[in-house]
Amino acid sequence: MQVSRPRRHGLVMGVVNVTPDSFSDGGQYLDPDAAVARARALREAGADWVDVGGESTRPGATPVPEVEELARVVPVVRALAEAGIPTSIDTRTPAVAEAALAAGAGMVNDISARLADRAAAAGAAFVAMHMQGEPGTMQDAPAYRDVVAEVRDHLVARAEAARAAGVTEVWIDPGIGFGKSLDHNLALLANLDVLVATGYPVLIGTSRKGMLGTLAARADTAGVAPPPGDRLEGSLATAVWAVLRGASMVRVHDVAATVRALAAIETEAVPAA
Ligand code: HH2
Repeated sequence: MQVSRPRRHGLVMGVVNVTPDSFSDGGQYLDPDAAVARARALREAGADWVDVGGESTRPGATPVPEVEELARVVPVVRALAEAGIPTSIDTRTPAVAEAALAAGAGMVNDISARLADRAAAAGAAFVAMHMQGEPGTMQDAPAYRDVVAEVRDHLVARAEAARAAGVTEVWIDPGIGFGKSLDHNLALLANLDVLVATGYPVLIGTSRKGMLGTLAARADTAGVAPPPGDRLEGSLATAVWAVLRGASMVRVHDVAATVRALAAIETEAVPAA
């Protein structure tokens, strides 16, 4: 019997930060040509979406002026759209979402979860992410009574609002590291089924994040945390975990490795006998 080529588990969103200061790739793709080349490489490596961002939202980051964010991302989004690459705009700035959609973006990835009307007007998909506070101070003292229930309730409310605004493809994302302690992040990952049960497709972004440095340091005899560029094992392990727990897409910097890791869990393609 011929075994068909395995269908890949979960979609992959590849990250391109057109910024000088992103926590793991800041400065590498600030030049538009470098950003476009990176996006093309991620697409060739198997990214289903390429997520273009012009503002770092790492803990402690200061907001970028709108005119600067526009200048960073719009030429890159336009070039990718012209090349037929499915492109998402990672922004919380209304004018940037509008300009990127006009340049051909097909998805608005919004860490503030407030821009659904812009996505609706353009017929684009929308990601509502959860964040407690603002990037500048969000890691100072994150606090919840019940992090899983509070994040779920917030996301369902934002997703329903997006549907009501006219978005047909609405994603939800718990926002790993956005106003969350390590225990909050772990509780959200451990209880991903609660988000999956809402019926909205779930996006998860753990790639290279601080929690992976902390966890790796616990396993290191000298207690040393690896820098962001050296957190591949944790990025892959958590991406696989998320997809096995029902996430429909993972947002990652290391696309080729993630695609290979997800290909390794295509167990449903193996015939029973
Ligand atoms: N994480 C980052 C940025 N955007 N969007 C979604 N939906 N989910 C995430 O987890 C998420 C996101 C932070 O990562 P990165 O873009 O690499 O860093 P920086 O904010 O420093 O540019």
